[in-house]
Amino acid sequence: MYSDATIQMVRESGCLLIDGAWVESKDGATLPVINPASGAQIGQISSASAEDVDAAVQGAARVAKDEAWSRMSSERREALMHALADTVERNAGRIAEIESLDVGMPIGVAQFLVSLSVSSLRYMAGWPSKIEGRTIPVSYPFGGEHFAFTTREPIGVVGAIIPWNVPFMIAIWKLAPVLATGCTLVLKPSEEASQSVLLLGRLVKEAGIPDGVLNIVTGTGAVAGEALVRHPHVAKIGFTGSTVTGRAVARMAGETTKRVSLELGGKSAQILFASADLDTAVPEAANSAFLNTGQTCVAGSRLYIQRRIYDEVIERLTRHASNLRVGHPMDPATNLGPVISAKQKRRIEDYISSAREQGAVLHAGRSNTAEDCGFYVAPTVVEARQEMTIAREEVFGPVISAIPFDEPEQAIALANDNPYGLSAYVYTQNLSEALTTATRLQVGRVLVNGAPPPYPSIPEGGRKASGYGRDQGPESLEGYLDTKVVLVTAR
Ligand code: TXE
Repeated sequence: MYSDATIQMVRESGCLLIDGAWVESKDGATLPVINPASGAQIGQISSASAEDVDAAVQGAARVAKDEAWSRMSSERREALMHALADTVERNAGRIAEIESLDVGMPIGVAQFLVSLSVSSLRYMAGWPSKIEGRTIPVSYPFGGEHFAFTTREPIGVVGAIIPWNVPFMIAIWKLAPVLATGCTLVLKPSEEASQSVLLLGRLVKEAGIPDGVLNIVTGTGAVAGEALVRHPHVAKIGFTGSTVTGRAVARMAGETTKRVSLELGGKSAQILFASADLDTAVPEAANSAFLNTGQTCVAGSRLYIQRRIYDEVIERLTRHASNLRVGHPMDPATNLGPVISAKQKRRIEDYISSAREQGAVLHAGRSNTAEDCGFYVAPTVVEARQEMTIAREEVFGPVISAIPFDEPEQAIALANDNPYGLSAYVYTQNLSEALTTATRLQVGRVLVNGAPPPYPSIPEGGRKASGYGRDQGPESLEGYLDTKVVLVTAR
């Protein structure tokens, strides 16, 4: 199924990337690499200590201070970023295979997300020549001639901590603005899925990006993650992960006055109005909930259905879910692969059991795979009530909670009645219904009549318990730049 080269790469990948060198953790600690499709250990990664993280930050700080990097001409910087995009593009097949092996991501999804990562790099490569300050007219009441302007400067060393669900693409979302602004990066991937990020480290070297610009410290959150967040020479932490950990990260970062951006969990609402085109809306709603086996932060896991079409939608959705193929991630016909770990599988199954105990009606798709050693979960449609745990908490698995509503006002109130505020989806053919609903939803983005993939110039991020700050788009650059004012008094 997997090529020998991929298997070999995972076997040999147990090193950290520190200041351009691949090194083992100083105390020799390692963590296992598990294939979610079989449950078998297929390799190991280094588990970085606080000392390793310090070495990585020192390397990143050295390059951040080097004007050859921080003040590199925009032309050269853009060329380097395109060189990296070319290298990623040339290695797209290998990256997708690694991602599929390490995360259990269906190969088609992995290939598509790698191509989106190339687009993100190319989009960001257009920015270095366009980062500008502004001139500020100054006229004090006491007179005199003044001239003020601002410049934008890189903030220095950035620490990024990322999760296991889409490691390569999220790593690129953190790296691309670092490269565009002249910062440097210490990246800590999830202990559950580090392989594609380690491959990215090789590609960054191959593309000719200077040593020390990207450093990779694999390891646990409690040791490597905390050491990065607490390090005094790190200027910002870009975190993607759970709300509980994100809040802890923000508290720790406060001790050294770091900037923080948090892209956290979600419990995104989908509102399906009776006027929607059900032939397109139902598959889109299902895709939003089940993509990457439900392990996306923007998964539309709460589906509010206008009552007069409720029964028909449940029937269509259940049929759709039953036709999805759960199977080996390398099989091109697979729609849903395994979830990341045995722990995650148990967590999802516990949510489903508790919903059943609370009286929810369940419609489960067939889990038509023979691979019962892997961490497979069938797509599940739950007829739930708003107050049920399954309809309130992030499940992070292929589960959609369906709830009926009568009037648009009620749908908006139900959608907003949740601690999270990441994404929302509205399906209607009535323009004013779409716009009034979109305006009143308390989220970072609203998608109307479809759930297309991320786009490089569209910012990603949320509100409330889903965090703050943005990845992608020009908004993301703000987090990597300091504003300096120069005020000249004419003499
Ligand atoms: O997340 P964590 P986990 C949600 C999802 C999932 C749950 C748990 O519901 O089921 O979170 O996943 C690092 N200091 N999401 O446990 O703990 C950790 O090593 C510094 C949704 O994987 O948030 C990893 O690199 N770092 C989310 C990263 O944080 C720490 C995607 C994320 O791990 C740390 C992932 C600490 N004290 C999970 N503790 C989304 N919505 O995209 C852990 N880490």
